[in-house]
Amino acid sequence: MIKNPIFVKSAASPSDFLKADKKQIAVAGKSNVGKSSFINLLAGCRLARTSQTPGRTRLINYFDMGNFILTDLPGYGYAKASKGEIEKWGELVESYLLREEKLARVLMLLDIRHPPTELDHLLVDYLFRTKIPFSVIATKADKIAKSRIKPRVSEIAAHLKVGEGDIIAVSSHTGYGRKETLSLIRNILNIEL
Ligand SMILES: Nc1nc2c(ncn2[C@@H]2O[C@H](COP(=O)(O)OP(=O)(O)O)[C@@H](O)[C@H]2O)c(=O)[nH]1
Ligand SMILES: [Mg+2]
Repeated sequence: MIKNPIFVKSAASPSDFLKADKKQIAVAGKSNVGKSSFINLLAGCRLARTSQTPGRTRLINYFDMGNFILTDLPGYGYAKASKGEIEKWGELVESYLLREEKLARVLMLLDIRHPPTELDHLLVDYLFRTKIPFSVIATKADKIAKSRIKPRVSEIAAHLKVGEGDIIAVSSHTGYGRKETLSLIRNILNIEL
């Protein structure tokens, strides 16, 4: 159980990064993949703002989940983003990933229906190269038939060259995969939730 989750703050630049003792789990993925909905799923309440309009979150948002911090990284791949915005995104996310000493794991979100995009691959390659531990979350599992979930997870695993066991399929709408995700977080942080 996650007790009393709260929004802590947003950061627009490294000087705003959260200084706290708790470990952090960061949620990354393209704009509209379901990051905010996923955070709300874990929190069990409407904590993060979800939007119909992609590309609205340009900030890093921190949520205190009691025993750890869930960090919502700004989404990428928003078609209407300008070159300047993309550069700013890169700088902000890269400084976070490289500097945050409390970062315990990146949860890389992908839409279960689609193969990873070029930008998804770039991020995964970056995480491999910099040896930042990550797990993959395949979102919107309610959008495909239950029988298609396993095969899709295998396909995504093959695309990203990760093990099938490193991917959890979730649905923020039905709660599918919530338990498994919480148990992953428990294992990562070695804590009770
Ligand atoms: N069917 C379905 N829709 C979802 C799910 N998660 C998110 N969405 C929808 O996808 C859109 C983007 O979600 P949001 O959480 O704001 O994505 P973000 O931009 O990555 O934070 C919203 O319209 C959500 O309602 C899911 O598990 N199932
Ligand atoms: Mg969001």
